[in-house]
Amino acid sequence: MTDNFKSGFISIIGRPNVGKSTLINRVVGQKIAITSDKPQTTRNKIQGIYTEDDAQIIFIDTPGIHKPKHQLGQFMVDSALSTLNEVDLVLFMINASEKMGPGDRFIMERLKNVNTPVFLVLNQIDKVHPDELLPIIEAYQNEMKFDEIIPVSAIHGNNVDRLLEVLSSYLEEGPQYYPSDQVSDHPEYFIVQELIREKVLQLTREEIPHSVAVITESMQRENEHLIEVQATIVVERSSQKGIIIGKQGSMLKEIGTRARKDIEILLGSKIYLELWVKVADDWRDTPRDLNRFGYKDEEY
Ligand SMILES: Nc1nc2c(ncn2[C@@H]2O[C@H](COP(=O)(O)OP(=O)(O)OP(=O)(O)O)[C@@H](O)[C@H]2O)c(=O)[nH]1
Ligand SMILES: [Mg+2]
Repeated sequence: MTDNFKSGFISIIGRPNVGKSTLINRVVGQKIAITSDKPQTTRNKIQGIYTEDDAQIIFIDTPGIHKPKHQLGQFMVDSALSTLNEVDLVLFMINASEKMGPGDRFIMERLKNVNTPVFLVLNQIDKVHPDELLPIIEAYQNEMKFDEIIPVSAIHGNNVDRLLEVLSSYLEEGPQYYPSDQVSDHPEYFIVQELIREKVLQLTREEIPHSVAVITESMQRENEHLIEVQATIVVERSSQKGIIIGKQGSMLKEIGTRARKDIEILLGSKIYLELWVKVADDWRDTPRDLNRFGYKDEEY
C-alpha cells in the first residue's frame, strides 16, 4: 500500500433496467451481479470492489427504483434508497435512449437532499446519436445540479475509464477496506443462487421471473476437480412450478445447463448442479419467507 491511499463508497442508483449491474460487472471485470432485459433484476445491494495500487472504490449496485407492488419490492426500493446516506458519492444512472419519466424525477427529488457529490451517468449511449446527447443532458440539468455528467456504454465499455478517472479525483484519503483480490462483499453461495435466478429470468416470461427466488442449499467439494451444488428454485404457485420444470423436465435442464457454465467460471471448478423446485405461496408478501430467502435488512 502506498502513502495517501484513497478510498470511497459509491452508490449506483436509477430506474430498473438502465444498466447499473452491467456497469458494476464491467468495472470489476467479473460477473458479480446478474443482469437481464427484464426490469427489477437486482434485489439486494451488492458491493463491487475495484482496487488499484493507490485507491479502492467500492461500488454499490442497487435494485432499480420503482413503484412497489409487493413487500419484496418495498424491500428493494428501501435498500436502494438507504445507500444514499451511507456513501461518499452517488452515480445517478439513466438510459440515454429512453425519455425522462416520473421515476427519474422521483429519484432526483431524493438526490436533492443528498450531501455528497452526485454524478449523472448517461448509459447506453451506443443506442443514441451523439447529437441527441446534449438535449438529454440539458433536460436533466433543468431538474437539478450535477457535479459531473458522464456518458458511457456499460455494455461496450465506452468512456468507463473516463468515469473511473473522474471518480478517482473525488476520492479522499481512506483505508483499503478489502483485500486487493476481493471483488464483492457477497459470499460465493449468494452469487451462485443469483446466477441460477438469472437463467430463470432469461428463459421465462411475464410474472414468472418476478415470482422466483433461489436458495443455495449446499456447496460441497467432492474431490479436487468437482464441487457439488444443491439449490432450490422457489415459485409462488404450483402452476409456475410446472413451467419451471417444463415438458419432461426440459426447462429445468436448460436452466441447470446454463447456470452450471457460469458457476464453473465463478468457482473455477467442474460443477455438479442439482436443482429442486418448491412452492411457497405468495412468498413476496410473506415476511417470514422474505427473511428466509435473503431479503432482510441486516442480510445481504
Ligand atoms: N445497448 C446497451 N445495452 C445495455 C447497456 N448497459 C446495459 N444494457 C442492457 O440493459 C439491460 C439491463 O441491464 P442491467 O444491468 O440488468 O440493468 P439494471 O439497471 O441493473 O436493472 P435492475 O437490476 O432491474 O434495476 C440488459 O439487457 C443489459 O444487457 C449499454 O450500455 N448498451
Ligand atoms: Mg441490476
